[in-house]
This record gives sequence, C-alpha cells and structure tokens, in this order.
Amino acid sequence: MYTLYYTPGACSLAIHAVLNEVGAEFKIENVAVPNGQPRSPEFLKINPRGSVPVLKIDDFVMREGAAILTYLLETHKNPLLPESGLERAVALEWLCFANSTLHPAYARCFFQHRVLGDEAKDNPLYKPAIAQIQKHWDEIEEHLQTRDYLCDKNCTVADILITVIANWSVMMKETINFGSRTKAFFTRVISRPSFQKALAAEQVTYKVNL
Ligand SMILES: N[C@@H](CCC(=O)N[C@@H](CS)C(=O)NCC(=O)O)C(=O)O
Repeated sequence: MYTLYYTPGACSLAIHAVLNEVGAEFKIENVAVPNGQPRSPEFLKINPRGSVPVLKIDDFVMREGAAILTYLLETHKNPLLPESGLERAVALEWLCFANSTLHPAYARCFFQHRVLGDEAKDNPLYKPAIAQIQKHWDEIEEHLQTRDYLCDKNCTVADILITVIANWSVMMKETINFGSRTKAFFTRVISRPSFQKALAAEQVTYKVNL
C-alpha cells in the first residue's frame, strides 16, 4: 500500500496525478503547515528534510519527486514514461528539467517570499529570479510551436510535473506570461481525469489564466 505525503498544489500533486494514472491503491496525508512554521515532528521523523513529496511503500520511505515518479512508472508500466531508447531519454530530460531547473527557479522566489514577505518584490534579486522563470516559459512556448506535448504527440510524466509547477505562477509577486501554445498545452494536461481527480482531492484550483 502506498501513502503519499503532500501539501496541496505542491510538486507532490504530480505524484498524486500519476498514482491516479496508474490505478494504484493509495492513501494521502496532508502535511501542510501555516507559512513559515516547521513541519510536524511526526512528518520530520519520516523525512528530516521536511519537504514533500514523500511516498511510503509499506514501510519503505521514498523521497525526491523525480525518483518517485520514475519508480511508479517503471513498476506500473505506463506510456507516461516510454520504455527505452531516445524516447525515454527525452522524456527523462524534460522530467529532469522540470524537477531540477524549473522547480528551483520558482523556489528562489518562494525563498525570498518566506524571508522578506511583501518586501521580496523590492529585493534586487527578485526581478532577475522572475526573469529566469519567464525565460524558461518562453523556451517552452517556442518548443511547443510544433508539438502538442514536450515530447511531441504523447503526454509524459514531464508534462504533468511542468503543468503542476506552472500553477505556482499566481503566487509570484510579478506577472509570469504564458504563450497561447503553452496555455493550450496546460488545458490538455489538466483535462486528464487523473489530474482533475488529484486537484479535487487536494482542493486545489488550477489558476493559470487559460
Ligand atoms: N528536490 C525535492 C524538492 C522538494 C521540494 O522542494 N518540495 C517543496 C514543495 S514543492 C517543499 O516541500 N517545500 C517546503 C520545504 O522544503 O520545507 C524533490 O524534487 O522532491
């Protein structure tokens, strides 16, 4: 039995959607705490890093979203992660981009929000951090000119994680702009029943202006 530890709308939402995609049986545990508060001692015992997602597989604790997603899609064979060759490499490249490039770009802003509150916007490092995020979305818009999904015609796990991350844009203190191809892409991804079901269970609204 799987248990997913999550906070609503965080990167753990991608794991939640993928658990739905593969038809796994799972429980969910909301470990959200008010802004700036430490996680509960119970959760810190499970993950001393304090971050979500955590997936418990019976008593085995797995952390790091990209590892969890890859594990789930290998264990429950699913087209969201192609099985081999360049197709798989490209899907993993985009998954790594989402997890290790785009996610940290947002994290740089969240860190400033946490430390500086409303004054983050006036911090000289804020605008450059937003510009970096915008640059990534501009690249994605360009990439999607000839494709429905990041890996061309089929939805992969990377599309799910990237669409989750996009929804954090409304929390930024500067506007992030999405091109029309990117918005159409989000619409395709969020219309998947797995994504809808995860949003509803976490009581999260998809707020990107589509
Ligand atoms: N590298 C980790 C990053 C996880 C991460 O930063 N999660 C965020 C939510 S999207 C979090 O829990 N932040 C709060 C914290 O670290 O206390 C992963 O990909 O799983």
